[in-house]
Amino acid sequence: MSSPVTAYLLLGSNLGNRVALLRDARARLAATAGQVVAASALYETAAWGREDQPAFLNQALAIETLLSAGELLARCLTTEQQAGRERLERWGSRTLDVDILLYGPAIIDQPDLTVPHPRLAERRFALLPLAEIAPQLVHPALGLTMADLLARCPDPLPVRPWLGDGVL
Ligand code: GSY
Repeated sequence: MSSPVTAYLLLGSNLGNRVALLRDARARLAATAGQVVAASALYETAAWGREDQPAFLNQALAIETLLSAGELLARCLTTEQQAGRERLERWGSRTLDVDILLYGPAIIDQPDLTVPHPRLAERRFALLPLAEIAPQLVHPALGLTMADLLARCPDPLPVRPWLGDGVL
């Protein structure tokens, strides 16, 4: 049997009940993809790519998985579909996005999957939650830690800890 790989995922939502969508996604991934061994705080983040849309909630997860990268991608896509995700437009609003940021030290370049995520170093909304749970993790292609990449990240869009919506 193969040994477990630690994969890092980024959850994102900017449509519907974002907190519940992220919570349900964590539970589904824990049931279908592997043990969630670390989870960042939730962050409210300005939309990147197309800025005329509602803010996202983002969260990074570390998952210990026995799945191959392709199998993990399939579980991520199923989790998105179960959250009612529709792929209407690139960079449009979505109930749930589950991106594979890293799959152990692997570098994968396939038509349907590029790992490390090709825009990780450009996106504060991904780097900040990831650096919270794995600051010393080294990017396998760039050779810098997540803390270093965050310090060098040019993305000006705000990323703030989510403090809730004030509803008790
Ligand atoms: O690629 C992930 C989906 N996404 C996000 C996101 O998760 N957070 C923020 N802040 N902007 C985004 N733009 C896209 S596309």
